[in-house]
Amino acid sequence: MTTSQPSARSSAAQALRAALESPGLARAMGAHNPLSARLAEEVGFDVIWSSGLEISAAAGVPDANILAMPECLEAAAGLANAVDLPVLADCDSGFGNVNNVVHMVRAYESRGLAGVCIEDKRFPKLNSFVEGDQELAPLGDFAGKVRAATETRENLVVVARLEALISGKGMAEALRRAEVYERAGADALLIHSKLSEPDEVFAFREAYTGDLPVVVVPTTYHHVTVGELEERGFAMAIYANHALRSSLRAMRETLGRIMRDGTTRHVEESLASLKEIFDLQRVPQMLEQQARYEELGRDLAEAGR
Ligand code: SPV
Ligand code: MG
Repeated sequence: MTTSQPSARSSAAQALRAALESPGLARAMGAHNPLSARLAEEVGFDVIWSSGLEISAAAGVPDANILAMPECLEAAAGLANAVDLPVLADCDSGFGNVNNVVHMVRAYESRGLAGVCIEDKRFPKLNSFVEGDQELAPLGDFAGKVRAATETRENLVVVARLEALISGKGMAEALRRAEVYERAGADALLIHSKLSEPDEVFAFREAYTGDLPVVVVPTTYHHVTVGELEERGFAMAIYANHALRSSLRAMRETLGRIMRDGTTRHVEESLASLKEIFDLQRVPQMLEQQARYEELGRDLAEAGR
């Protein structure tokens, strides 16, 4: 297990803080592997969201704390290692109680993550869009986790995610909790909603009078624009799963076509070239590095004759 240098860690957290506090809307893209994180970096996203849904889906298991913390950490650290962008890690409800949160914060910080996001549901959590138990954690329990996280971290950004609207507890509960999480030391709030219109996140943003940046995840209210979110004063939008969903559709179509046609001739044009893959793998940089060190080695050997 590699750990990053303290200076790299603090600059990742600073970059995330700057993205959250800058006047415009920061845009985060969900990822579960370094290749998709590099694509997001290439097209200009500001932040990478290490998505619990994507990581668990890629492992073929439900997003329900089936994967353990080290598996989620390994995936998140792989993203942080692959890009220069800050990575905000989805840490579900903190993988247990306050003791798990303390351990989690130390582990994520030491692996170069810029921030962690914890949500106020019970452990084990269930993905917010799955019908089932979306019960909130008792307020005191979650406030204790936020305080445990902020007292443990050195540079890590701590985002407190509100699930009151998801669980049907309503706006008053979301606002009450927002105030408590702010007092507990959170650096930002994430307000989640599963409605097809952005009305309730707009209403939350308007009614919340605290000082923290507010983050949204426009998955179901997908027609909302950057301009609208910016105008309402949101700090960051997380496009949490769009890379995974688009690649799944593309893979399904390609595989089906190959099976039906008995040839790959008809799909070839729609595929990424091998060169695109090699570039994302940084093959040219590897070959350059190899040539440089081999030449240096020869020069050193020559000088020693
Ligand atoms: C994730 O990407 O894992 C999230 C966002 O937490 S959501 O799937 O909307 O809960
Ligand atoms: Mg998640």
